[in-house]
Amino acid sequence: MNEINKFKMKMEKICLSKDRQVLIRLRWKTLLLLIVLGPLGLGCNYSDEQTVTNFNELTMSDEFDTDGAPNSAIWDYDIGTRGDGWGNNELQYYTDRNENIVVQNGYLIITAKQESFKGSSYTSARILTKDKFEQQYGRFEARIRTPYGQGMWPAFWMLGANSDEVIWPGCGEIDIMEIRGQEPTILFGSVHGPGYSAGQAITKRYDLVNDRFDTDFHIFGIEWGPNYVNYYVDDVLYNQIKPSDLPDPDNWVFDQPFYIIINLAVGGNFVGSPNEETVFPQTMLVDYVRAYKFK
Ligand SMILES: [Ca+2]
Repeated sequence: MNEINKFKMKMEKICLSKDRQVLIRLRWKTLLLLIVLGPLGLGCNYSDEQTVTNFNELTMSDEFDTDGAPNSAIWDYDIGTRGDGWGNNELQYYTDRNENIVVQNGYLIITAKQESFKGSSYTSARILTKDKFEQQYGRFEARIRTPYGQGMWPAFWMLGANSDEVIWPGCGEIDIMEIRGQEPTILFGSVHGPGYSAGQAITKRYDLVNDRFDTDFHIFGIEWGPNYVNYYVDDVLYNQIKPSDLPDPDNWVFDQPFYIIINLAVGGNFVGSPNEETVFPQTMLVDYVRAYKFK
């Protein structure tokens, strides 16, 4: 890693640890401070460096350029409610119907509808690459426009490939993007594992300034390697999670292949139920999903 990149990462970390507006005002002061004090090792409280790698070999990409059902070579569906709202008291019934999930005009379109369906009051969709595309480490990214409104819960995330054998959260979970529909400027990136799951997940929020996640597309990504997961939105590195961030560093469960999940939940513990102001249907548009590994 060259010195410019190291410096950029340090700047990002400083910037992201503070309110972004303040940060913009402070940016040049901080820059000067780093230039003056940097050589003395006094310019920054962060002794750790961001690990920046180049995962530049494409291993999987779905550009969603063939209309119809999602590509069955890559994706499977989760159907129904699993009886427990997928462990989160979610309210929707997931289907594989075109009206809930379809590829059209270059996008994957997941539509949450308000309708009475097999005992649920809402329908939506969830697809996953389990047993079809699983990878350990790399860059995983998707370009997404999220839905809007109280009770909408779009997510782009990953589970450990051993999720059938090792019960959650032991299998590990990496949430690349979670957004509450009622807070369309706030992104959450998290990891869950043994001793740090649900309300105790290791998480960080990122506040978008002068923009919203539901009015335009944004790129959500991670770069994941041995002992780190770096979180990106667009070109901003906003967090790094390492074993030392866990209650017990020995409970790092991210050294095995993971698979990708994309879904739009309605209701559930994270967002609460829709209310009378929530407009249906709501759509989540995915322009592409790509994965890379180190060349
Ligand atoms: Ca596309």
